[in-house]
Amino acid sequence: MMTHRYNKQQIEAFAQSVLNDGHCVLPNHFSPATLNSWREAFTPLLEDHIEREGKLRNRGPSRYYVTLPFAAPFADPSIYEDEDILAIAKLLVGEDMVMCQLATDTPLLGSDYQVVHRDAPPLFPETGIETPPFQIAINFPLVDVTLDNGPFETTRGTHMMSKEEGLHRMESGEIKLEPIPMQLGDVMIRDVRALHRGTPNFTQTPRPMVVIGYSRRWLYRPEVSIQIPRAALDTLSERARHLLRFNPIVESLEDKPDAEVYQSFAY
Ligand SMILES: O=C(O)CCC(=O)C(=O)O
Repeated sequence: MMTHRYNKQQIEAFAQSVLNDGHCVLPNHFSPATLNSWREAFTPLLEDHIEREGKLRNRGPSRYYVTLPFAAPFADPSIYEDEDILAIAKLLVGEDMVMCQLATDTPLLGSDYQVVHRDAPPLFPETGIETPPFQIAINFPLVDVTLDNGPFETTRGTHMMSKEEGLHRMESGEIKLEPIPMQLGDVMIRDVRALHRGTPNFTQTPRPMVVIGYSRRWLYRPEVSIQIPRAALDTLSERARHLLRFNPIVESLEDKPDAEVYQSFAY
């Protein structure tokens, strides 16, 4: 039985931080034991990815975006149907939201500062006007994140201004990039429009960060999707089937694309 850790006021306060600042962090939210099993299962996927398409370097040097298969241990309802996260997400992207992404970002030794970017193009580029949120990312690392191993850096408030204005206010020093160190188990919820960047991992150990995307039901991001094996459908809760309803159903997870579809990432 999945339960809430936070009450209604606390859930609203987390959502309000995302609306105001662009992100919030739920400390110590997921079980480290679960995340350690994710890391073990992820390691060979990362190695395989680097071998097959590492040369593309599409996230910058020694930094990889790897989609996770919708299979154990990653197809875990205790993670993607977490009651607190779904309650916060619904306040941000609506009751009828969809889950559209299950993937990872991993800088290794040799990675660099990325250009400051957003993860989604503006809805109305002609206007420079931003709207309430339409896509959020749930981020949680599979190791502790320190200042040494490539902390995610983000800015406050830039999700509600044009990219140009956000960059201008950063240049003037009014808005600063802030590194977000995280313990294994911490979860960040962020509006993908906030200006941010990946930073270098100076250690020998990879720093995988999971990203689960929830968005408004009308948003289509052709870059991302979750391939749902037909055999898994019967095992899903009604809520999970609803969350995943616009994703492709596949006969086998072996039929995956040769390379990641999400190559161009910075908007
Ligand atoms: O993993 C990170 O620290 C950030 C990566 C990122 O922002 C990206 O590749 O779009």
